[in-house]
Amino acid sequence: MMETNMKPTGKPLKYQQLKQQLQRQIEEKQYPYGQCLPTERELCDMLDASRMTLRKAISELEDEGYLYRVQGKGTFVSYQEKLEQPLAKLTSFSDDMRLRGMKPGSRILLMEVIPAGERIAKKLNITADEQVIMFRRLRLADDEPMAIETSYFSYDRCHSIMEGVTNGMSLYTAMRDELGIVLRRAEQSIETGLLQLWEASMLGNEALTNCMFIKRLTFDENGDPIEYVESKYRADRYKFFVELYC
Ligand code: 16G
Repeated sequence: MMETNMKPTGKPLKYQQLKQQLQRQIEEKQYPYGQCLPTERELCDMLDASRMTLRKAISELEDEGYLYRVQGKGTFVSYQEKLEQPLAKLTSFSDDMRLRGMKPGSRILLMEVIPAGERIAKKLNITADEQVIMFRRLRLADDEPMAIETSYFSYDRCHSIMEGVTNGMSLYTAMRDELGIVLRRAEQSIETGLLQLWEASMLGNEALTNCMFIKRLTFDENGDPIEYVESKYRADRYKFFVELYC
C-alpha cells in the first residue's frame, strides 16, 4: 500500500533552500544555459553550505533537468526557458516570433515540384498527379534553429510567390498579399516524434532524439485546403499552451 505523509513539514530543509536558490539563479540566467557552475568548493563558500548539502541540491537539480555533470569538467546548466506557443490562434511562424520580440528567420533546405501522390492529394483535395511544391525550411528565432517545416501546396496556385518566399518572405504574408488567399482555419495535431541525426544536427544539437511533431492542414475562406505541413519542433525549446473553458 502507498504510504502518505500529509503532515506539514515546516521550514524547508537546508538542501531544499539551497536547491531553490540555485534554481532561481539559473532561471534568472545568472547561470545561463551551457555555463559551467563554479567549483564545488567555491559554491560551498558562496552559499555557506556543506559539501553534502550542496551535492544533494545539485543532484536533485540534475534529476529535474536543470544541470548535468561532465566527468572531470564540472557541472553545466541545461535549463533553457521554453517558448510558449498558444494554440487557439492561426498564426504564422514569423508573426509568432515578432510577437515575442524575436527575429524570425528561415533557411531553405529543399524546394521541389513533385506530383502530389495519394497521401498529399487526399489532404489537399486534388488528384494524385497534380503538381505540388514541397518546401522544407529550417525556422530560426533570433538565429537559433527551432523547427524543420515541410509544407506542401498547389503549384498552380502558389508558384508565383516562391521567389519572394525563398528570399525570406513569410509564406502566409505572400499568400495573403500576393495571391489574395485569406487563411481562415486550420486542423492541427501534435504528437511526439523522432528526430533523425541530420535533423537533430540541423536543429543545432545532435543529442536531441525527440521532437514535437505537428501536422497542420490550413483552409482558406472558401473552405479549400491550401497548405499541408509536417513540422518538427524542438521539444527542449517549445511548449504549447491552451486555455480551457467549461
Ligand atoms: C507556421 C505553420 C506553418 C506555416 C508557417 C508560415 C505550424 C505548425 N506551422 O509555422 O504551417 O507554413 O507558419 O510561416 O504552426 P511564415 O509565414 O513565417 O513563412
